[in-house]
Amino acid sequence: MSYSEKILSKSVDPATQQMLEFAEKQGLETAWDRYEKMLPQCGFGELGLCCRICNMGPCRISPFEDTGPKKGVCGATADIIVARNLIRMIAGGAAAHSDHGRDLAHTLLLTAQGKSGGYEIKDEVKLAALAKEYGIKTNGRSKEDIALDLAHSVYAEFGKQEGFVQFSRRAPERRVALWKKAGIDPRGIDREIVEIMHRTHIGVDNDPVNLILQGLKASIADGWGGSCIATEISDVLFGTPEPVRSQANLGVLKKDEVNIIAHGHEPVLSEMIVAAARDPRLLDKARAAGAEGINVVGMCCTGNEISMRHGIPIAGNFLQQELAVITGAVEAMIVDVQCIMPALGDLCECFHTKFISTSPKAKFPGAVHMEFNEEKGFDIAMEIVEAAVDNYAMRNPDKVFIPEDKTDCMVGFSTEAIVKALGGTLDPLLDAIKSGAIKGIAGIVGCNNPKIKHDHGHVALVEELIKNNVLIVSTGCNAIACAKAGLMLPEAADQAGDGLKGVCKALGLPPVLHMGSCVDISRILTVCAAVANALGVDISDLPVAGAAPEWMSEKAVSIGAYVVSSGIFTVLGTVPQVLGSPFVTEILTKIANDVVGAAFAVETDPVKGAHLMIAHMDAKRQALGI
Ligand code: NFS
Repeated sequence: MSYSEKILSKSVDPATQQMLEFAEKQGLETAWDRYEKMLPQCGFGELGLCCRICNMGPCRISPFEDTGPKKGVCGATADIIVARNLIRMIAGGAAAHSDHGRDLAHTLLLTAQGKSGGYEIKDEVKLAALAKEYGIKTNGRSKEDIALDLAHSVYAEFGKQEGFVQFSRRAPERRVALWKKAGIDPRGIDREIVEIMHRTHIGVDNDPVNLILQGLKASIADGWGGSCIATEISDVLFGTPEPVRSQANLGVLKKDEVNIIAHGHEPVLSEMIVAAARDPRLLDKARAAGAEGINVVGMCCTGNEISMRHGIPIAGNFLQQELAVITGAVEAMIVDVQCIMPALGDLCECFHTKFISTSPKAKFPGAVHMEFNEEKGFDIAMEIVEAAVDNYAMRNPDKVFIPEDKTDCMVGFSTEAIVKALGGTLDPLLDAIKSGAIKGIAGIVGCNNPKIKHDHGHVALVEELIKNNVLIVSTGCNAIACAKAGLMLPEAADQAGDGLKGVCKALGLPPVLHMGSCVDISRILTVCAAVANALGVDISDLPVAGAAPEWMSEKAVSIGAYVVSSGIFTVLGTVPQVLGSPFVTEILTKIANDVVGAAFAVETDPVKGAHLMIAHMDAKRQALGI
């Protein structure tokens, strides 16, 4: 099928192209249309030069040399304003990830106390391993007793006033020493986030370097703290992922079944939705309503969580959430927190789709609120799924239009699963890196953004890297883009360079490993730390690099900051709002190298971005003498 130039410029994903054309014919608006209406975007904002922190403002700094104001009313310069805006984004992102981690800690606590509804401790091996990290005794104790101590310990990380976050000690000793020297070894997670808000208040910290160091500190508390807690405790409660087959793209929606989309982030909700949808009573009810079954599919990071643990299909990534509703085949869009467009409310009103919010933290216009809590998790999930089943009768078959595209994928590569696939140790991976069969490892992550052709940034970057023998570990909306593009199948090794192809074929692995949701970037950190420790070097010495080709969220800013703080060179595919301060730009792209041994680069062309990463890996290999 051929599409207009306009549609082809918006996405490389065939299902998305098809739905965009359909939406246009129906006169339905999507994020792409709203983005176009927003153009031209505010030039001051794009450069990070607008300050609305106090009510003497808003102030804006002229980016031109000889005209316009150079200082805000308080005297803040471009450097100060840009640095403050940037680290407030880090605070927002770190808060989102870490609050997700806190909810998991809360669920573990209730489960250990026997007060949660439907949750259990599924991975006792991981429970014991984490207990050991925290110095919690395990001998002769019940899993509930151990879990209770662990829950108290991880809970305490958020409000800790002094001392380090325990999981940060997985980093190589040299890395920790470097953090200490730079003054960025984080204390409690909440404390570092609050300190950003304090320091960026009018008239507090007005040194761009000092501000950015605090941003890095809070981001480390996110990556090695809050996000890591989210990942590890999810594994304890729901099981550590193992390789499993799944499918991705809008074609996973089914014409003859009750379609339920679980969208958002926290597995605490989606795990119970998955369980409720298997309940015989609800299945009977669905059949009685004329449906052939109940089809739960995921969207965004919730999609990643439930596909990694259950093989549940993923309907799409961030920019596809509206398109899923436009298929007319969705009985319920169930959401919790993060990356949920408020536009869904108006859109769902054009269809029979019930937009169901569940978190007390996240309400939306046009949504029905069915509040979820962990004490009654399963019972509430049953009510929500039942509401979806009841809504099947309201579906208008004339409005249903589901694209056929769906791609098989292999997901579920937790750190433990990777080690297992390698035969129990990291040695085969280390050998392949040393021999050059694998040039390096790239962590490719992050969102979609209508500023860049949907999925093109992700797929073109990843394809170029695997061609050059770079093994990919992927999370978030990048993972979904790669799954849709067929890059998460062992057969995709045929697209890789000879070295990587050989390794993948020998081990039966895809060249792009799905490591989970965005909080699961903590898994990537853990792997990097393990490889660095095995080689007796720091993470910054490794031939590894990161990229966020289509990033948009504050969470992505926090991720970028902690990945660079961990010593990993990172390429951004959309331009961050910092260019209004050449000094801050220089800190991020150059000076950071002297402080944390890594820096950012910005490259909007994904193939060029890939080559920046490859050049970096080559340099690191040379320095290591391999
Ligand atoms: Ni990550 Fe997950 Fe996607 Fe971006 Fe949003 S879903 S936590 S922020 S948009 S990758």
